[in-house]
Amino acid sequence: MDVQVTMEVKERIATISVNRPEALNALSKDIIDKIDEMIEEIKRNKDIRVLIFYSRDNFAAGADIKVMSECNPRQAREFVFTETYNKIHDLEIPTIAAIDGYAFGGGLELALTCDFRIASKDSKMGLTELNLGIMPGAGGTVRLARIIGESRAKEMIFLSKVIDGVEAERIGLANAAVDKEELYAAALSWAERLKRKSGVSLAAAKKSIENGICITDIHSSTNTEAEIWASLFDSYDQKEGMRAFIEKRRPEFLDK
Ligand code: CO8
Repeated sequence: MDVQVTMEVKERIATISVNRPEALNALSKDIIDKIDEMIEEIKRNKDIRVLIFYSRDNFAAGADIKVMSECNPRQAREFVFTETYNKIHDLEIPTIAAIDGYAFGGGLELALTCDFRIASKDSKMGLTELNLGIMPGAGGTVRLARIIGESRAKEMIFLSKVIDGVEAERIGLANAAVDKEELYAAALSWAERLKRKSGVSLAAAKKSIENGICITDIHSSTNTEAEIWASLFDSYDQKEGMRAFIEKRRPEFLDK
């Protein structure tokens, strides 16, 4: 059994954890392939409503430098994690990266695929690849700029700048910075709140926000938003949600 990465599902919340403490949870291709299988399982299991990435002590100190060091371009292309990271990005359910310790390189890039990042205050984050003579290669150059803006992304990437959780929250890289001991509980509390929403409307909002970011023409993205919005009026949850408001009670969503 592979114990370097595990997935636990509890009360409709899945938690994926890397367990490779001897390498500060550096991500090997085997670990990423296993995570890929878990993502496929999550896509099949409609009961899972939120995904958390949380690994004890260190989120991940990057992709495995020891394996990459001798790669030629073809081998590096095979090693790259992009396909799996895009699958995580595309998940319909909300995703949270709970970041403790180091989140460097491919580790931070994994966190960037998530909808939310919650960091412990003294965690350390950086896209430090330029220190190794490479650049971020698993979505970092694209996603970091989307999340914190072009100029700050360039500052972090060009200078291999490492920031802590407090600074990450200040610049919008993290949604919250909490004490280390409270990290997983804080992520769970976010997941609980997300879980109570309609899965249908949440997935629609996620899709529409993505569309708005990707399509620069505001007319096109707002029109697509309107189409997605209108399509929700075919759902049970829209009827229930509005009825509940009118009847002054909590909605009982059925995800359909
Ligand atoms: N890969 C492999 N092993 C690692 C990694 C890593 N990324 N990080 C740490 N380790 C290992 C160390 O080699 C060491 O093992 P050993 O005892 O066998 O030598 C062990 O973990 C403990 O590490 P340190 O002794 O260095 O611990 P320190 O507390 O002194 O330092 C640091 C911690 C600062 C995190 C330090 O380990 C470090 O700088 N690590 C590298 C961080 C880094 O540069 N990450 C980016 C890697 S490049 C990358 O991720 C490319 C992504 C782009 C494409 C992604 C898809 C392929």
